Amino acid sequence: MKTLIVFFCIALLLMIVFQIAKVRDLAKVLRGPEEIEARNTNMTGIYLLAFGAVFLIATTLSALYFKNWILGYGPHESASAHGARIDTMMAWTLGVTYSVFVLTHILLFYYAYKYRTRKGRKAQYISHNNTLEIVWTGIPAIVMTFLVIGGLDAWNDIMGDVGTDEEILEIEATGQQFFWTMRYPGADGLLGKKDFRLISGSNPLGQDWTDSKNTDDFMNNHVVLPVGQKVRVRITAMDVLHDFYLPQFRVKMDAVPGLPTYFIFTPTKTTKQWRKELSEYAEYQIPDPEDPTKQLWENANFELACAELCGTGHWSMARTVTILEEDEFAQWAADQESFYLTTVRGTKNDPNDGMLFPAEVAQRSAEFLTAANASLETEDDADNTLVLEYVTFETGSAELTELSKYQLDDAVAFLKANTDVYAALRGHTDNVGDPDMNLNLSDARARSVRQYLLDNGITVDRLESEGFGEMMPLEDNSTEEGREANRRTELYISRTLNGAEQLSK
Ligand SMILES: [Cu+2]
Repeated sequence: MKTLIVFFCIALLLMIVFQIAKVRDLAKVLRGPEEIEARNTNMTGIYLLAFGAVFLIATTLSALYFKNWILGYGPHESASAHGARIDTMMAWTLGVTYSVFVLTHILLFYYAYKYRTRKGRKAQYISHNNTLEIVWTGIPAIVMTFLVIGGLDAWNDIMGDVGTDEEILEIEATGQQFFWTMRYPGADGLLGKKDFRLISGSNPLGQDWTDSKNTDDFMNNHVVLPVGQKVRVRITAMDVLHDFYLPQFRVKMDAVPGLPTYFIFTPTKTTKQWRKELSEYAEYQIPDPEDPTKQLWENANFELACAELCGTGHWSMARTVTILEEDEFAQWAADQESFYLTTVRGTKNDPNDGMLFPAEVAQRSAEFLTAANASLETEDDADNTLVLEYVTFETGSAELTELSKYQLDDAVAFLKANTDVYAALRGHTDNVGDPDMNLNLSDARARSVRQYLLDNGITVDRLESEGFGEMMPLEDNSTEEGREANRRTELYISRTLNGAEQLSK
């Protein structure tokens, strides 16, 4: 239907053109060709003049009308320190080119009118004019030189790297089809090492877990930054070209696989401040189409977009950028969980299985001491059993593992601090294997732990030990988790020797 209508319109237009041509031919015959020619050129000149005026006024007015939709003006003023400089340069460039645009168009349409064909007038033939050529080459060259030198100077300032003494926040943005992963440095302020050969399902960025700087790094899908803080973003990609583009901050840099790039900028307004600014513009005082209970400005967010056409899901790479006050950011960062500690630590992918981080030692100590002190407070002796969950043995033997000493040292410290406390060590196994052998093994393990405490200065009269084999399971032995919970050494503590003796008998 649409095609048909378009076809008819074109046919009608052609007919009109044809009819006009016929009318002109008839008029020529009636009036005489010269008079007609003069009238036509006259009208054409006036039409051109009018078109020029309407054209210039319309373009100028529309630019003014749409000012608030243009980057750099009104609600789209820059939100970063260097962005203001880019905006100023853009304004200068626009000022210069717009002046030339207006001037040349006034001349173009005016001359078309002024030099229209008239009776007895002959065109002048100028083959060459050096002065003219010097003027129209020289003036643009001088203006361009100023603009280009200004631009180069700004480029060098904006794209220069940070000095070693500068205090920066460094984060990393990795683009891939079709999302971004932002990596933050964690409490140490340093991003850990990466190696593409380490990339796997459980290690999406290829972080090297033997580098301790990686252990507190955390990830986020969106960008969150503190206001007034210089930020260096390491930018990289995993598959194809992407582009890290923060329009409101005038930040734009390609993300290239295998070629690290970066961008340094300082956000100058928080999301909250920006929303308040937007609330003053009528365009933002309308209901948000996606959440009509709120106005547009209330839900407005700075944006991260991919500015490289990177595939069919390219559009879905948009993320929000939230700028917080410094203390809000510190709180937010403290609430984030380290990727390593939550998903890698203690799994088969953890190369640090044989060691404990100082923070973990401190945390385990605190937990143990809290539990031990709490158990002494209660009246009931039955509450006094603490499972030494980090005390483990070599497979099938009573030899303590290297890492067991941390919790045993906590037990030593506790017994030394509470000299009136007696302790009984009780070994247990799961139900795998021969019950008698299990009984012997649990007994040997309990003695082994007792020996460690003795070796570390706890007197012999305060310590008992006994093995219970598979007799007292904590959980169901039919599952692996249950069996793991049942293989344990317990520390029974009491202020009376009797209690300790009773439970070990
Ligand atoms: Cu992309």
